[in-house]
Amino acid sequence: MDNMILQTKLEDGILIITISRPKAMNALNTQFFNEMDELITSVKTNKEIKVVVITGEGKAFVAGADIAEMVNKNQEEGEAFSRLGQNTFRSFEKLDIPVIAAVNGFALGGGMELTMACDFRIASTKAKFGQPEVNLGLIPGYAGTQRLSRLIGMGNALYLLMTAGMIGADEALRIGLIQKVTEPEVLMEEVMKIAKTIASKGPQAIKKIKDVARRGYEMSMDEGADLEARNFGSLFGDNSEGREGMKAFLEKRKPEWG
Ligand code: CO8
Repeated sequence: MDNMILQTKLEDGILIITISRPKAMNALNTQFFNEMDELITSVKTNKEIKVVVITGEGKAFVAGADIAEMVNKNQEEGEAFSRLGQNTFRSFEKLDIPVIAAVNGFALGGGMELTMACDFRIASTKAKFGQPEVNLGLIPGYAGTQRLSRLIGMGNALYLLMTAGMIGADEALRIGLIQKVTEPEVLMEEVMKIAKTIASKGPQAIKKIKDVARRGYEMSMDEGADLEARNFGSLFGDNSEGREGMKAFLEKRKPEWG
């Protein structure tokens, strides 16, 4: 539909979500969150989707929360708007399949926070990252204050959050915010290559990697290692993916994941 902000395309098991509100630099408004909630629900039940890629149309990935929509909110509404966004980003982050941000341009404020809710980030040389909230007398509201330090360490996070400085893709790569930089013309091609590589692996193993790494991050080393051992073991059951993968290796053939 033309008036939808989220455009989707399913290609070889990869769902490409394009945020398409280019006149407002893809700023995140209530319509975006409503569409995103519906999309997340449908992704959860669609067995065909193995990997999700999210990108933006035009000059921006997302230039932040919609300032025009936020400006008239009172204290309660501000908090509610923050919680609404936090919940959506959290359920996006909790999808059991991999989610990759393909950052084509400005990823500012809520836009940078959205990239942080993805599993990893690939950016074009045109990408610019920043948390400019303090310029507006605000702070991030989609849990960016929490995710950023987990991703790049406290010093790097506080530096970006307090200075509101914009950084390019090379600097974002240097501090570990993103995992790869590409030329703008080949961003989607490169991201699709990565997505297809992941989609070719054992789907149960990929889901377990995400679950064990992410949940274990919030646990002690011992609890996390225990979680890993239990999940490792589960891949050895009768007719399990691990059994097929190891057998295929020894028989010098490609595994059939079923
Ligand atoms: N919200 C609403 N509209 C926006 C936003 C935004 N975040 N960003 C850009 N736009 C609009 C502009 O107003 C402009 O509209 P119009 O054509 O009607 O004047 C249009 O997009 C094009 O923008 P520019 O003319 O400014 O384009 P430039 O190429 O000159 O500049 C920038 C691009 C650098 C991206 C610039 O637009 C900019 O600085 N945007 C704002 C960035 C920003 O401050 N983002 C943070 C917003 S706050 C936030 O995200 C908090 C998240 C947590 C919220 C929690 C819920 C409460």
